Amino acid sequence: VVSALDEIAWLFNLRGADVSYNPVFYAFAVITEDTATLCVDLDKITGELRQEISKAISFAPYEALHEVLSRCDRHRPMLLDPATTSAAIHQKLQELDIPMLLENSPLPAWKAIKNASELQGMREAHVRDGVAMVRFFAWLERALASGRLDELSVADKLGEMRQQGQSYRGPSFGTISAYGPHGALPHYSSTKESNVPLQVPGIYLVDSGGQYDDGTTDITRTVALGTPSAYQKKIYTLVLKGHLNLKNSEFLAGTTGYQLDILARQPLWNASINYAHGTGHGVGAALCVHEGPFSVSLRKNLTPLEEGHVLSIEPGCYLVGEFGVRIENLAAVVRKRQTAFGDFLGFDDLTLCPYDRNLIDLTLVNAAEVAQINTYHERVHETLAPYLEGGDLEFLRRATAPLTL
Ligand SMILES: [Mn+2]
Repeated sequence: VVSALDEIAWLFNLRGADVSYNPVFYAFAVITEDTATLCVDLDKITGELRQEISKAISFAPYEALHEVLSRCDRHRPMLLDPATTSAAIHQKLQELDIPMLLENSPLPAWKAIKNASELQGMREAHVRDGVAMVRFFAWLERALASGRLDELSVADKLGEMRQQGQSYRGPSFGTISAYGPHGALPHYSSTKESNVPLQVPGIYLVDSGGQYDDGTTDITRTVALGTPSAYQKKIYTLVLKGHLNLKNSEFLAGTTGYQLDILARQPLWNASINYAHGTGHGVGAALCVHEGPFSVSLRKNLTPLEEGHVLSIEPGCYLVGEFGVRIENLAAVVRKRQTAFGDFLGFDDLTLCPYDRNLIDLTLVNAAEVAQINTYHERVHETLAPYLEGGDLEFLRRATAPLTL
């Protein structure tokens, strides 16, 4: 019996709109060796779709779960994941005398490995998302002069920019639009009461994402409004170094995010700075923006990273009362090379959006890091330029111009 809505959506390759930010639908699924029954509000399944998939699966009303269970074979144990299954289902199976296996669902691990079309969709969604981000930052630069921007109005504008892209369904989570000291609160959510104007000079952090028919995005950028201080540049550069260090690492197959986490923290730890959140989480393909079963974190998680995983790489630094910096890209785990020592994996960027060149302290980066930034920016420019024009294209050209030491 499957209760987790993202597992059901993935297993049946269906999406819905019953839950904000997550393209899932209320349902239960009962899978046996030769049947698959989806308990769902039948009004939500259009005739055409129902015809197509009812060749392979059966439908039952959402309320009919207990009925479906009562038709199950009493000699075959039913797998339940205690983390996602309600006590009511457990009780019902007990009543029906159906034996149970209480174990982790195998679905999250399967779902986490994206197939070729899921990866393709994620890449395409990220091109449109990158176009929206660049148009947003180009607009922000121009609009700052008006002096009338605030956290909420700017977040709305970013939503508008995404809306102009194809197949956009809405945000993948509540936008974190944080100016100055608000950026030091990693999970800040701007409200009418907390909303503040964006002023020059200052640091602005925006963590946001979109749900598209073909993919899910999650990106954080931190930018300087006006000229940043040397201290702000130093902090940003340390975070960027951690971000690049993990993103460009190669690792032996079988390595976990728990082991790799230190790569993103090391430049910060060397400066006696830490961030009190994970470095990365799994992201669904046109599904939930947070998913497992792996993570990149100081918290013990022994699930290795595998080819086809999609995850975020998002170190940060939060200075209470001052400002916050976080830099987040989504990346796919890819196979880099096979050697006599084993297979080596690495990351390939999905997110396409410039880092803030104005916040990079060139005395703190080495030639390899400059090359990594330039290579990434070249790719961002090459991919997004065909979709931009006028001032937006000019902004992209400036934002991705090569850095030299
Ligand atoms: Mn994230």
